[in-house]
Amino acid sequence: MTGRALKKALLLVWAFWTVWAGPSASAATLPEIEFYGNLPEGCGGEPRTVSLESYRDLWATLETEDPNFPAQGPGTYRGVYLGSLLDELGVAADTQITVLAEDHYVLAMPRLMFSKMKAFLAFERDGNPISPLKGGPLKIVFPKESEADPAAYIWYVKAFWIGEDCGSSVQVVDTSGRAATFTFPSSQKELFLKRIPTTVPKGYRAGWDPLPVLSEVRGLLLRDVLGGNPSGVHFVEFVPLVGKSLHLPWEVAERIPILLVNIWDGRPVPVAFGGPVWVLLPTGEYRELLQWVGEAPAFFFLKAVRLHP
Ligand SMILES: Nc1nc2c(c(=O)[nH]1)N[C@H]1C(S)=C(S)[C@@H](COP(=O)(O)O)O[C@H]1N2
Ligand SMILES: [Mo]
Repeated sequence: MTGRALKKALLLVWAFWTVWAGPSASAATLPEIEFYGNLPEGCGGEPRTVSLESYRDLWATLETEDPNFPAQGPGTYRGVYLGSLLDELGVAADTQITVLAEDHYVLAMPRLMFSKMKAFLAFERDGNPISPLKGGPLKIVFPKESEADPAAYIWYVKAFWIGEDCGSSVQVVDTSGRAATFTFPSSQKELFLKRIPTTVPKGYRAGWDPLPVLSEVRGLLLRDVLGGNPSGVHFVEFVPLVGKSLHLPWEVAERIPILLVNIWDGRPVPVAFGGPVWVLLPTGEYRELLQWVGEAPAFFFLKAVRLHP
Protein backbone atom coordinates (compact mmCIF):
# COMPACT_ATOMS: atom_id res chain seq x y z
CA MET A 1 0.00 0.00 0.00
CA THR A 2 1.34 3.44 -0.86
CA GLY A 3 1.70 6.13 1.81
CA ARG A 4 -1.23 8.05 0.36
CA ALA A 5 -3.52 5.03 0.24
CA LEU A 6 -2.63 4.18 3.83
CA LYS A 7 -3.34 7.74 4.93
CA LYS A 8 -6.70 7.63 3.15
CA ALA A 9 -7.59 4.32 4.76
CA LEU A 10 -6.68 5.63 8.21
CA LEU A 11 -8.72 8.76 7.61
CA LEU A 12 -11.71 6.64 6.65
CA VAL A 13 -11.38 4.52 9.77
CA TRP A 14 -11.11 7.65 11.92
CA ALA A 15 -14.11 9.25 10.21
CA PHE A 16 -16.16 6.12 10.70
CA TRP A 17 -15.46 5.94 14.42
CA THR A 18 -15.99 9.60 15.14
CA VAL A 19 -18.84 10.40 12.76
CA TRP A 20 -20.84 7.33 11.84
CA ALA A 21 -20.36 5.00 14.77
CA GLY A 22 -21.04 7.78 17.29
CA PRO A 23 -20.37 7.49 21.00
CA SER A 24 -21.34 4.20 22.60
CA ALA A 25 -24.44 4.19 24.80
CA SER A 26 -22.41 3.20 27.80
CA ALA A 27 -20.67 6.57 27.66
CA ALA A 28 -23.96 8.47 27.61
CA THR A 29 -26.46 8.30 30.46
CA LEU A 30 -28.54 5.16 30.36
CA PRO A 31 -32.33 5.34 30.52
CA GLU A 32 -33.84 4.71 33.94
CA ILE A 33 -36.51 2.15 34.84
CA GLU A 34 -39.12 2.44 37.55
CA PHE A 35 -40.03 -0.52 39.74
CA TYR A 36 -43.53 -0.56 41.23
CA GLY A 37 -45.54 -3.09 43.20
CA ASN A 38 -44.42 -5.60 45.78
CA LEU A 39 -40.83 -4.57 46.44
CA PRO A 40 -38.73 -5.83 49.35
CA GLU A 41 -39.18 -2.38 50.98
CA GLY A 42 -42.98 -2.64 50.81
CA CYS A 43 -45.96 -2.14 48.55
CA GLY A 44 -47.75 0.91 47.21
CA GLY A 45 -45.15 3.57 47.93
CA GLU A 46 -43.08 5.57 45.48
CA PRO A 47 -41.50 3.49 42.72
CA ARG A 48 -37.85 2.57 42.96
CA THR A 49 -35.85 4.17 40.15
CA VAL A 50 -33.17 1.90 38.78
CA SER A 51 -30.36 2.93 36.50
CA LEU A 52 -28.57 0.14 34.65
CA GLU A 53 -25.48 2.29 35.19
CA SER A 54 -25.43 1.05 38.80
CA TYR A 55 -25.59 -2.58 37.68
CA ARG A 56 -22.48 -2.71 35.51
CA ASP A 57 -21.59 -6.01 37.14
CA LEU A 58 -24.64 -7.52 35.45
CA TRP A 59 -23.95 -6.15 31.96
CA ALA A 60 -23.70 -8.83 29.34
CA THR A 61 -23.87 -9.14 25.57
CA LEU A 62 -26.24 -11.24 23.51
CA GLU A 63 -25.97 -12.06 19.83
CA THR A 64 -29.48 -12.32 18.46
CA GLU A 65 -31.97 -11.12 15.88
CA ASP A 66 -34.95 -8.80 16.39
CA PRO A 67 -38.02 -10.30 14.70
CA ASN A 68 -39.51 -6.79 14.44
CA PHE A 69 -36.69 -5.78 12.12
CA PRO A 70 -35.74 -8.89 10.14
CA ALA A 71 -33.99 -6.78 7.50
CA GLN A 72 -31.26 -5.62 9.86
CA GLY A 73 -30.13 -9.22 10.57
CA PRO A 74 -28.42 -10.45 13.74
CA GLY A 75 -26.55 -8.04 15.98
CA THR A 76 -24.81 -7.83 19.32
CA TYR A 77 -26.97 -6.40 22.07
CA ARG A 78 -25.60 -5.05 25.32
CA GLY A 79 -27.81 -5.08 28.41
CA VAL A 80 -28.73 -7.25 31.36
CA TYR A 81 -30.50 -10.59 31.67
CA LEU A 82 -33.76 -9.81 33.44
CA GLY A 83 -33.41 -12.88 35.65
CA SER A 84 -30.16 -11.55 37.13
CA LEU A 85 -31.54 -8.02 37.55
CA LEU A 86 -34.65 -9.33 39.36
CA ASP A 87 -32.43 -11.51 41.60
CA GLU A 88 -30.31 -8.48 42.41
CA LEU A 89 -33.45 -6.53 43.36
CA GLY A 90 -34.62 -9.32 45.67
CA VAL A 91 -37.69 -10.40 43.69
CA ALA A 92 -38.98 -13.84 44.76
CA ALA A 93 -38.96 -16.72 42.25
CA ASP A 94 -42.74 -17.28 42.13
CA THR A 95 -43.73 -13.67 41.38
CA GLN A 96 -45.74 -12.41 38.38
CA ILE A 97 -43.84 -9.69 36.55
CA THR A 98 -45.43 -7.07 34.28
CA VAL A 99 -43.27 -4.94 32.00
CA LEU A 100 -44.82 -1.63 30.97
CA ALA A 101 -43.94 0.25 27.79
CA GLU A 102 -44.26 3.96 27.08
CA ASP A 103 -47.10 3.22 24.61
CA HIS A 104 -49.05 1.15 27.20
CA TYR A 105 -48.15 -2.23 25.71
CA VAL A 106 -47.48 -4.86 28.39
CA LEU A 107 -45.43 -8.03 28.70
CA ALA A 108 -46.59 -10.15 31.63
CA MET A 109 -45.04 -13.50 32.57
CA PRO A 110 -44.13 -15.37 35.74
CA ARG A 111 -40.68 -14.50 37.07
CA LEU A 112 -39.38 -18.00 36.21
CA MET A 113 -40.31 -17.64 32.54
CA PHE A 114 -38.20 -14.49 32.21
CA SER A 115 -35.21 -16.54 33.39
CA LYS A 116 -36.05 -19.68 31.45
CA MET A 117 -36.47 -17.76 28.20
CA LYS A 118 -33.38 -15.67 28.97
CA ALA A 119 -35.22 -12.37 28.52
CA PHE A 120 -32.59 -9.72 27.88
CA LEU A 121 -33.12 -6.01 28.57
CA ALA A 122 -31.05 -4.28 25.90
CA PHE A 123 -29.82 -0.68 25.70
CA GLU A 124 -27.25 -1.01 22.90
CA ARG A 125 -27.00 -2.77 19.57
CA ASP A 126 -23.62 -3.15 17.86
CA GLY A 127 -22.17 -0.48 20.15
CA ASN A 128 -24.87 2.14 19.52
CA PRO A 129 -27.85 3.26 21.57
CA ILE A 130 -31.10 1.74 20.26
CA SER A 131 -33.07 4.49 18.55
CA PRO A 132 -36.78 5.05 19.25
CA LEU A 133 -37.41 4.04 15.63
CA LYS A 134 -36.02 0.60 16.52
CA GLY A 135 -37.94 0.32 19.80
CA GLY A 136 -35.30 1.92 22.04
CA PRO A 137 -33.86 3.25 24.20
CA LEU A 138 -34.74 0.09 26.17
CA LYS A 139 -36.22 -3.06 24.67
CA ILE A 140 -36.46 -6.73 25.51
CA VAL A 141 -34.97 -9.30 23.17
CA PHE A 142 -34.47 -13.05 23.50
CA PRO A 143 -31.90 -15.55 22.28
CA LYS A 144 -33.09 -17.22 19.09
CA GLU A 145 -33.20 -20.64 20.75
CA SER A 146 -35.80 -19.39 23.28
CA GLU A 147 -38.32 -19.34 20.41
CA ALA A 148 -40.07 -16.46 22.13
CA ASP A 149 -43.24 -15.16 20.51
CA PRO A 150 -42.44 -11.98 18.53
CA ALA A 151 -45.12 -10.24 20.61
CA ALA A 152 -42.93 -10.73 23.71
CA TYR A 153 -40.21 -8.48 22.22
CA ILE A 154 -41.50 -5.37 23.97
CA TRP A 155 -40.19 -1.95 22.90
CA TYR A 156 -39.97 1.35 24.87
CA VAL A 157 -39.60 -0.37 28.26
CA LYS A 158 -40.29 2.13 31.04
CA ALA A 159 -41.37 0.31 34.19
CA PHE A 160 -41.83 -3.01 35.92
CA TRP A 161 -44.68 -3.99 38.20
CA ILE A 162 -43.70 -6.74 40.63
CA GLY A 163 -46.37 -9.16 41.85
CA GLU A 164 -50.15 -8.82 41.61
CA ASP A 165 -52.34 -7.16 44.23
CA CYS A 166 -50.81 -4.18 45.95
CA GLY A 167 -54.00 -2.57 47.33
CA SER A 168 -56.20 -0.13 45.40
CA SER A 169 -55.27 3.49 45.73
CA VAL A 170 -54.65 6.59 43.61
CA GLN A 171 -52.92 9.83 44.35
CA VAL A 172 -55.17 12.89 44.25
CA VAL A 173 -53.38 16.18 43.66
CA ASP A 174 -55.44 19.33 44.32
CA THR A 175 -55.20 22.67 42.49
CA SER A 176 -52.53 23.93 44.86
CA GLY A 177 -50.37 20.86 44.23
CA ARG A 178 -51.07 19.07 47.51
CA ALA A 179 -51.08 15.29 47.07
CA ALA A 180 -53.09 12.82 49.13
CA THR A 181 -53.48 9.07 48.77
CA PHE A 182 -57.04 7.93 48.16
CA THR A 183 -57.63 4.31 49.20
CA PHE A 184 -60.70 2.58 47.77
CA PRO A 185 -63.15 1.45 50.43
CA SER A 186 -63.69 -2.28 50.79
CA SER A 187 -67.37 -1.92 51.71
CA GLN A 188 -69.38 -3.03 48.64
CA LYS A 189 -72.27 -0.69 49.41
CA GLU A 190 -70.36 2.41 48.38
CA LEU A 191 -69.20 0.92 45.11
CA PHE A 192 -70.66 1.23 41.66
CA LEU A 193 -71.14 -1.98 39.64
CA LYS A 194 -71.24 -2.49 35.87
CA ARG A 195 -71.13 -5.30 33.31
CA ILE A 196 -69.13 -4.25 30.26
CA PRO A 197 -67.45 -5.82 27.22
CA THR A 198 -63.88 -6.68 28.21
CA THR A 199 -61.18 -4.37 26.88
CA VAL A 200 -57.62 -4.49 28.15
CA PRO A 201 -54.33 -2.95 27.01
CA LYS A 202 -52.45 -4.55 24.12
CA GLY A 203 -49.81 -6.97 25.25
CA TYR A 204 -48.37 -10.45 25.57
CA ARG A 205 -49.40 -12.35 28.68
CA ALA A 206 -48.36 -15.83 29.74
CA GLY A 207 -49.67 -17.64 32.81
CA TRP A 208 -53.00 -15.79 32.90
CA ASP A 209 -56.52 -17.09 32.21
CA PRO A 210 -58.10 -16.25 28.86
CA LEU A 211 -60.26 -13.11 28.95
CA PRO A 212 -64.02 -13.24 29.53
CA VAL A 213 -66.23 -11.61 26.89
CA LEU A 214 -68.00 -9.53 29.51
CA SER A 215 -66.49 -8.25 32.70
CA GLU A 216 -68.08 -7.23 35.95
CA VAL A 217 -66.31 -4.17 37.22
CA ARG A 218 -66.62 -2.21 40.43
CA GLY A 219 -65.36 1.17 41.40
CA LEU A 220 -66.24 4.71 42.35
CA LEU A 221 -67.38 7.72 40.42
CA LEU A 222 -64.66 10.32 39.94
CA ARG A 223 -66.52 12.85 42.08
CA ASP A 224 -66.60 10.40 44.99
CA VAL A 225 -62.87 9.84 44.76
CA LEU A 226 -62.39 13.64 44.76
CA GLY A 227 -64.71 13.96 47.76
CA GLY A 228 -67.34 16.17 46.17
CA ASN A 229 -67.06 18.87 43.54
CA PRO A 230 -63.89 20.89 44.03
CA SER A 231 -64.01 24.52 42.91
CA GLY A 232 -61.56 26.50 40.81
CA VAL A 233 -60.64 23.51 38.63
CA HIS A 234 -59.99 24.19 34.95
CA PHE A 235 -59.02 20.73 33.78
CA VAL A 236 -58.31 17.30 35.18
CA GLU A 237 -55.30 15.19 34.32
CA PHE A 238 -55.32 11.40 34.62
CA VAL A 239 -51.70 10.34 35.19
CA PRO A 240 -50.76 6.74 34.30
CA LEU A 241 -47.86 4.70 35.71
CA VAL A 242 -45.99 5.29 32.44
CA GLY A 243 -46.54 7.27 29.27
CA LYS A 244 -48.87 10.11 28.44
CA SER A 245 -51.57 11.57 30.65
CA LEU A 246 -55.18 12.05 29.59
CA HIS A 247 -56.52 15.60 29.99
CA LEU A 248 -60.21 16.51 30.22
CA PRO A 249 -61.79 19.93 30.71
CA TRP A 250 -63.30 20.00 34.18
CA GLU A 251 -66.58 21.19 32.73
CA VAL A 252 -66.79 17.84 30.86
CA ALA A 253 -65.37 15.59 33.60
CA GLU A 254 -67.67 17.00 36.26
CA ARG A 255 -70.86 16.40 34.25
CA ILE A 256 -70.15 12.91 32.85
CA PRO A 257 -70.22 9.81 35.06
CA ILE A 258 -66.58 8.72 34.90
CA LEU A 259 -65.96 5.51 36.81
CA LEU A 260 -62.65 4.66 38.45
CA VAL A 261 -62.53 0.86 38.46
CA ASN A 262 -60.42 -1.03 40.99
CA ILE A 263 -62.19 -4.41 41.10
CA TRP A 264 -62.51 -6.72 38.11
CA ASP A 265 -64.57 -9.91 38.41
CA GLY A 266 -64.27 -9.78 42.17
CA ARG A 267 -60.55 -9.09 42.55
CA PRO A 268 -58.21 -6.11 42.23
CA VAL A 269 -57.45 -5.25 38.58
CA PRO A 270 -53.97 -6.68 37.87
CA VAL A 271 -51.50 -4.27 36.27
CA ALA A 272 -51.03 -6.92 33.56
CA PHE A 273 -54.58 -5.97 32.48
CA GLY A 274 -54.33 -2.22 32.93
CA GLY A 275 -54.65 -1.92 36.71
CA PRO A 276 -54.28 -0.88 39.45
CA VAL A 277 -57.16 1.38 38.37
CA TRP A 278 -59.03 1.83 35.08
CA VAL A 279 -60.75 5.05 34.12
CA LEU A 280 -64.01 4.03 32.38
CA LEU A 281 -65.14 6.60 29.86
CA PRO A 282 -68.76 6.35 28.65
CA THR A 283 -67.89 7.32 25.06
CA GLY A 284 -70.97 5.48 23.77
CA GLU A 285 -73.44 7.56 25.77
CA TYR A 286 -71.49 10.84 25.71
CA ARG A 287 -70.26 11.38 22.16
CA GLU A 288 -68.70 14.72 23.14
CA LEU A 289 -65.98 12.72 24.95
CA LEU A 290 -64.67 11.47 21.62
CA GLN A 291 -62.81 14.69 20.85
CA TRP A 292 -60.80 14.26 24.07
CA VAL A 293 -60.28 10.52 24.34
CA GLY A 294 -60.95 9.02 20.91
CA GLU A 295 -63.06 5.85 20.71
CA ALA A 296 -61.18 4.24 23.62
CA PRO A 297 -63.71 3.34 26.32
CA ALA A 298 -61.04 3.12 29.00
CA PHE A 299 -57.78 4.65 30.14
CA PHE A 300 -55.48 2.20 31.91
CA PHE A 301 -52.77 2.13 34.61
CA LEU A 302 -54.11 5.08 36.59
CA LYS A 303 -51.65 6.31 39.18
CA ALA A 304 -52.87 9.82 39.99
CA VAL A 305 -55.65 12.33 39.37
CA ARG A 306 -54.31 15.85 39.17
CA LEU A 307 -56.59 18.90 39.27
CA HIS A 308 -55.39 22.00 37.47
CA PRO A 309 -56.59 25.55 38.16
N1 LIG B 1 -44.03 -1.33 23.17
C1 LIG B 1 -44.54 -2.19 22.24
N2 LIG B 1 -43.89 -3.35 22.00
C2 LIG B 1 -44.38 -4.23 21.10
C3 LIG B 1 -45.57 -3.97 20.39
C4 LIG B 1 -46.22 -2.72 20.64
O1 LIG B 1 -47.27 -2.38 20.06
N3 LIG B 1 -45.67 -1.86 21.57
N4 LIG B 1 -46.06 -4.92 19.49
C5 LIG B 1 -45.64 -6.32 19.74
C6 LIG B 1 -46.08 -7.25 18.71
S1 LIG B 1 -47.71 -7.73 18.72
C7 LIG B 1 -45.22 -7.80 17.82
S2 LIG B 1 -45.70 -9.00 16.75
C8 LIG B 1 -43.85 -7.32 17.78
C9 LIG B 1 -43.56 -6.85 16.40
O2 LIG B 1 -44.44 -5.87 16.04
P1 LIG B 1 -44.43 -5.33 14.53
O3 LIG B 1 -44.57 -6.55 13.69
O4 LIG B 1 -45.62 -4.43 14.51
O5 LIG B 1 -43.15 -4.62 14.36
O6 LIG B 1 -43.55 -6.27 18.72
C10 LIG B 1 -44.15 -6.41 19.96
N5 LIG B 1 -43.70 -5.39 20.89
MO1 LIG C 1 -47.98 -9.08 16.89
